[in-house]
Amino acid sequence: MFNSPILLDATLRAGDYIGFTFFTGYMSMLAASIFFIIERGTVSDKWKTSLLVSALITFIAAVHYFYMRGVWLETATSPTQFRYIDWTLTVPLMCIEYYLILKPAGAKSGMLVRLILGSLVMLVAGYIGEAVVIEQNVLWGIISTLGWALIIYEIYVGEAAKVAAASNNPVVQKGYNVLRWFTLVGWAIYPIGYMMLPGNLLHGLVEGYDPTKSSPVDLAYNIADAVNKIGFGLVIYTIAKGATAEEKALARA
Ligand SMILES: *C/C=C(C)/C=C/C=C(C)/C=C/C1=C(C)CCCC1(C)C
Repeated sequence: MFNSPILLDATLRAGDYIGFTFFTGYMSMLAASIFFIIERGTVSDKWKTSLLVSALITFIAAVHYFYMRGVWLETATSPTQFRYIDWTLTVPLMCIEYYLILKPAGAKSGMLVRLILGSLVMLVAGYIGEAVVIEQNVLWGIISTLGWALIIYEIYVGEAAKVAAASNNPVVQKGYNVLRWFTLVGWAIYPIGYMMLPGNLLHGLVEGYDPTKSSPVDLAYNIADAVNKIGFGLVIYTIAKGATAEEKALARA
């Protein structure tokens, strides 16, 4: 499965399950974008930006998956550069989603800055460890994890958590809780994939695969992206729909 017999003729082989997930990733991200854009018309004005950002996240990912599946088919190697370009755009957009959700409850721009700073540390360090100095991937993985920890701190203990707790909107509070589960549990799939790199903690699980070729790390990342980008967007959608229904009920009362 990890060393699928890929011949470099740009066709998808029956046993290339990682290749399959590049295709399903591409198509499902594109479908999710269309869904969010069309559904945007059914929520009240103040939620439209949130749904647009959800659509942008899955659309940016869809375009990158389009390229990544091409790189995968033609070279049978991991398209690491495209992946990190994608994340560098989509993770800050997810930070913006947090900000948009909490802004009516009084979130300040400092919260957004801290979330984006944490993301940058996380992604730049991850890229260095995965693509520049792979021998040092453990050290850079630890630095990257500190960036992620900053984000977790902000949304569980820091100001974002306090603003959410003080919000008097139960729809927002419930949705916010689900969002941070994505950031804690869903995002954990990425470092688990990263730890399969040579010399790292979980490498033993995938011993024998050629790290310059087909890589189970990509399987982990492809699954994680679908869960976190589409799932996260669906939570935003649920919050927007719930809040819109509530506003309508209030207006009628
Ligand atoms: C849509 C893309 C998302 C939500 C990407 C998230 C990426 C991460 C949470 C990556 C985290 C990493 C670590 C915490 C340590 C090892 C290196 C990374 C970059 C894989």
